[in-house]
Amino acid sequence: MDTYVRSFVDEGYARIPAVLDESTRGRWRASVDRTAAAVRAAPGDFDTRYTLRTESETDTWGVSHIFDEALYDPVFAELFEHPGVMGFVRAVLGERLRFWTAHALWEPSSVAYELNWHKDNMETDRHAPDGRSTHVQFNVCLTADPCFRLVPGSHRRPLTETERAQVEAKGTDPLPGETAVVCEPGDVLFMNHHALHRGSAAPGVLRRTLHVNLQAADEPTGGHTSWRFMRKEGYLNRMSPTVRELMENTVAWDDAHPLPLSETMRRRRASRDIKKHQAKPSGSTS
Ligand SMILES: O=C(O)CCC(=O)C(=O)O
Repeated sequence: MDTYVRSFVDEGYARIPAVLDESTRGRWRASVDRTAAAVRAAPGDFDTRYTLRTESETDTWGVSHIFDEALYDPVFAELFEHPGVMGFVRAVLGERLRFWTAHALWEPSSVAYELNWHKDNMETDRHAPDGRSTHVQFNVCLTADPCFRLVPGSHRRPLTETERAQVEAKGTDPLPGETAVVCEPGDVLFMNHHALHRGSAAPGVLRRTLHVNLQAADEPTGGHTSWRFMRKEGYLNRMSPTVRELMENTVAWDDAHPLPLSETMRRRRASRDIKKHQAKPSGSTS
């Protein structure tokens, strides 16, 4: 485990092979299959990620917030009990954790997925020379997944001019030093989302991946992710004790640390921008 934690701190990512056994992978994959089918059938009903969205046609590459009751499947809660997954997260962040996000990603059907270079949360300038992370984000790969690429070490230094130009132009050009992380089914890719990164996938090449983010319960930065669904009457009581505790820690943190108005507005803008965005090849007009 230590080698992987070292790589996460130094490089901004660690791919741990074969974390999931076949039966776990099959069960989780079946749940994401159902999620993808439901979202593809009615993308407007969910917080859907698109490569194509016109009045008459859509193509999708995933959905945000799979713990929202509109999409929730109790199988997803198993993630937070899995010793391989949670062992790594705890080795980085400690024992007490809070929930940030959980999304499902899949391949588009007709229009390639080409997400632009970015750091998450629009925190373009955030970096930590010692490699300390405010979170652990991870892709649980239920099929082969060669989609994630990053510039290793870019979470520990300011962006170069070339990198900044790509971020500002929502670019997808190759960057010096970038690595595509090729995952096999059952691997888990742990990443620091302040490393410069992007995703891409060809249409029709199967992808089923859970994309999740956790923080230490008392992490002073980030947070404010007590999504509306978590605060609905009775919701937390319907969750497993582990999920409930993760989300209760999120709600407690947010309530104790209200955001200044300027930051609330910045986050709203970021969220609107993400929702409007279609992650398709630049120059594609469809
Ligand atoms: O496709 C991926 O694995 C990357 C997704 C990503 O970077 C994001 O959702 O911000």
